[in-house]
Amino acid sequence: MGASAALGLPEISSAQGRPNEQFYRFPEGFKWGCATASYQIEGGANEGGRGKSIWDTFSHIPGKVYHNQTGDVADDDYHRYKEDVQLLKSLGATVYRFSVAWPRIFPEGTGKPNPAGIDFYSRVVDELLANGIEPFCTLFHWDLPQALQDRFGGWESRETAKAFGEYAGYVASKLSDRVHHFFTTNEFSSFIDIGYKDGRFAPGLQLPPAKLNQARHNAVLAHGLAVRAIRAQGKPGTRVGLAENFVIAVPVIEVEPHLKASREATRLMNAPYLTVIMEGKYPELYLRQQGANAPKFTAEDLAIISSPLDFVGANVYTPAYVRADDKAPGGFVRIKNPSSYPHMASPWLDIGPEALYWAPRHLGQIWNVKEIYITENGCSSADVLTPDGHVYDTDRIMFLRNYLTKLNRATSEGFPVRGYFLWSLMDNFEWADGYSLRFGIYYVDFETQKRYPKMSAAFYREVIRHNAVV
Ligand code: PNW
Repeated sequence: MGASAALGLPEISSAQGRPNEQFYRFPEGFKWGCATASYQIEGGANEGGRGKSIWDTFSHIPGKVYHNQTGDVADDDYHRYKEDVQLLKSLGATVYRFSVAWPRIFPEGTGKPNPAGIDFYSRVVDELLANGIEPFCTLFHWDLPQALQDRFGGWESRETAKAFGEYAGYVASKLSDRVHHFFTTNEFSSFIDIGYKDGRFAPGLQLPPAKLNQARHNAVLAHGLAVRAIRAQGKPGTRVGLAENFVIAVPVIEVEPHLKASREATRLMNAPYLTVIMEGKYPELYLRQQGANAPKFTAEDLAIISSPLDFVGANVYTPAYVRADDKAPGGFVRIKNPSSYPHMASPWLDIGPEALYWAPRHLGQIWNVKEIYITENGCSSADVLTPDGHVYDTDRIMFLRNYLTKLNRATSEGFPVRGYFLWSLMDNFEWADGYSLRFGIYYVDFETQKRYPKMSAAFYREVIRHNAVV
């Protein structure tokens, strides 16, 4: 008889205390990397023939960004990209998601391409490949050419959607010999709803509902036009998808009727973006709810918008808890305990690891998506650099380990997640929050541009090395 039994305790099975990596392994060949975005890291705002973007304009308007900070210099990645590729390499990353600044390629939004622009990204791609890292390219991460805002009102016009298609096709024609995965747009709700409804992001507008819905429509149309242009102008075999922070309905209790409600909620809460893209039509209830403010569109628009995708990328940060309710429209209600719900340094960044399980499950179960990437996941922490150059970001490690454990549940259940891009490689220009909120696993001293690996970088390196949660 063992000691435990003698004490009346259960025998310790051989599984107890076994290291995580024996349980929480990811599928063979799972891709691990980091994500960044052009305006947030590049700097070099006036170099290489780059035109102005709406974020240059916006960040230079006093009062729009924390302490009036701008992306003029940011991480100076425009000059330090080789060093930044080494940061990825030292993590053991096999993939990297970066974005192309449209105004570097077409300084006026349309017309004549600027050769120095594409040349910069071509060099970045070569540097990644030389270091064994596969490039994943986002075509629009919010830095709209200012010229398109001036000429057409930006996303208020279909002209911008058409221009995006042309730009996307052009980039694919130049990079698809080496880049095999393209994301059209990043996060419709961020650049449309925050930029054209709340006004907290560039261009800082507050459109009334009908105009807002039309801008949303133009944005998904732009995505569809880009999908087609990339297929037409990219090398055969070029794969295309998008990176979307769709609202992830998490059933507050994981039993019926809440499960069904969470699927309905996911479809409805994403009606103007992911749902119309995946289903080729706006949900009836959405159109009824919008009434006279509903977007105007043609059947041809819907066909373009729902052009088939090779994969879907999910940016996963927060859960949207829902409960079933027969009497509510759509059969669900979104709920939250407002004051005590825990969040990270960004006030909006509610901690909800299960979002990283439900994102792939909904994509798989609602829309039968066959290839999924987590295109962003990560968090802001109030990081402190110690005098000897360390950052002990235990809260970020807690966040990542818990989210990754839920992602592992998704892959274990067979949802087809193929890779994970941590947001972000290094601290950067966090939009309206400027440099006040740090999302990196490398700490950046913005005075010296020196990069320091945080404790979370060491954690992520071990995750990658073991292909498992550790
Ligand atoms: C994403 N929200 O934005 C973006 O893709 C990144 O550029 C950004 O740096 C990162 O997440 C961290 O913020 C979001 O309010 C902006 O729920 C706002 C929200 C979510 C994501």
